[in-house]
Amino acid sequence: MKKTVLVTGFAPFGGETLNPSWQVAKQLHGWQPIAEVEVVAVELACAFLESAEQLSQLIAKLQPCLVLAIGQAGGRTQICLEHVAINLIEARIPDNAGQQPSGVPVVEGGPDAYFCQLPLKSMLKALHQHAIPAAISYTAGTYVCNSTFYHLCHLRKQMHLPVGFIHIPYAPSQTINNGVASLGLDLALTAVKLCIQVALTSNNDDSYQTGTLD
Ligand code: PCA
Repeated sequence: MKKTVLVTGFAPFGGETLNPSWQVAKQLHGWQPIAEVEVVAVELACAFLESAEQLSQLIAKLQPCLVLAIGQAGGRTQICLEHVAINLIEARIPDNAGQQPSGVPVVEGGPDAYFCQLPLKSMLKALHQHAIPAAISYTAGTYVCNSTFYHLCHLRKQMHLPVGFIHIPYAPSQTINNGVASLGLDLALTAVKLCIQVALTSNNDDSYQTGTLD
């Protein structure tokens, strides 16, 4: 029986008309990263409660073998493989449902943080070998993406499900006149494809130099 990889992107938010995460994710729908495995791509609401509800329903229905969520990180200059999800929401702007929680946990009583258990260093190495600007990131922020990632990690604990989160920069069309960094959607798509293939096929994480000094 075919296995499913669930890939999610988000709806546009904060006045944008597109979200590069969904522009990338939707192109993966139906793609077979390896034999007997097929991607199902779904757009999540950019809203704290709705996205969490969507995710748990999707996971219960699809029983995926891997979940990879993608989000937009405006202003970042490279693909960011998120290492940490924290149990804190600090919303600088309201979500698409008008909610703006502040100083509250993602999951009441949950651990302060979860670490990603995907082979992030192997994924990063693959991206660099393909000349794609990328890094491991040690903060996914405090908004809907971090919250989604935290929910996913919390489900992972209950269901032994491999999960990950990738932040991607703005698409070029979002930055034509403001000088902010962007990354072409084709390159972002290639990056996500490589990450899925590595996550599905590598058992151990590579040793590869990463980390930040600031
Ligand atoms: N980026 C936001 C939420 C949705 C998205 O694509 C974030 O980084 O939290």
